[in-house]
Amino acid sequence: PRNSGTGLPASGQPLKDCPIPSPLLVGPVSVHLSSPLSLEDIRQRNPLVLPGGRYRPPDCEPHHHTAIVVPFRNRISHLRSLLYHLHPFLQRQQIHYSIYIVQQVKLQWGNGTFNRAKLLNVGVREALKDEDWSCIFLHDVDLLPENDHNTYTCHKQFPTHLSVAMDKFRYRLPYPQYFGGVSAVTPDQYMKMNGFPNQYWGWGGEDDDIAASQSRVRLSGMKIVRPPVAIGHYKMIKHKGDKGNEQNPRRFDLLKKTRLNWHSDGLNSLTYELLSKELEPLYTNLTVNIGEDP
Ligand code: BGN
Repeated sequence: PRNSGTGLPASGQPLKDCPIPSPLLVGPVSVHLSSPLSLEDIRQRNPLVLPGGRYRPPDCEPHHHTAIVVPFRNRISHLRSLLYHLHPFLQRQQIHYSIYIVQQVKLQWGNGTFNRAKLLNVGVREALKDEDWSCIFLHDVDLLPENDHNTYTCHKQFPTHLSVAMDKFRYRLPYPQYFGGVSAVTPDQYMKMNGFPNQYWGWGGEDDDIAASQSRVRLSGMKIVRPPVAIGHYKMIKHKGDKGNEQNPRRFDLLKKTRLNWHSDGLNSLTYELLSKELEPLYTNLTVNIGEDP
């Protein structure tokens, strides 16, 4: 237990800074995708995780404060695998973190097309209401990191792309500007690029709007940094295409207009209705109405 806000443990003695690198790291881990445990079993294996999926190293003062934001809909078995792997992985890195699941609700009258980037915007805004996070991770639910030297922390100046070697793409980048899967920004970097686009309904293109050649990252004067390919290994949980997340035929046109749109579409135009925020044992569950594909 600690006295919240003072940074002091209950004993009153200030904690020593966590060592860098964390002595708990193990490097490559084998990730098995066979039937994940129940949420209750995962909770029992992670006794130090607090409601809302929050964690602080118990015996040292962490250098990093990271919110993990996961856009979500109808993928409960993926979520269990992610929580099963990610909680111990992050604890070995000795960071202060919290996991946010942002769940899109389907409105009765709508077609319920998924919007990953808008859900990310909602997650960032809601997470920053809880804490002054130094880093925000944008994390797909179906990607499991395979090496804990890939630290869930931010670069001071530039957005980071972490999932540089996914098994699906034979452990290399599918193309040089790829920014999908797992990436990270500081709140400053996020503000600088006016957040993410809200207009990409359905699969594809939203990550390119953030990071390709004529993208938010470049137009706002930044670039992308990455960990070495040997470390940025991820396993993707195999799945079929989602209903309600068909390829977006408008993505090519939208991508041509990033230069025109990025100032007016993004964080500064974000609207949504937060339907509930629940502190579940292993994650914070944000349920949101983000509207419908017009
Ligand atoms: C790209 C998609 C990305 C996706 C990657 C990897 C587009 C835009 C049209 C050029 N981009 O082709 O969104 O992350 O594939 O699957 O479709």
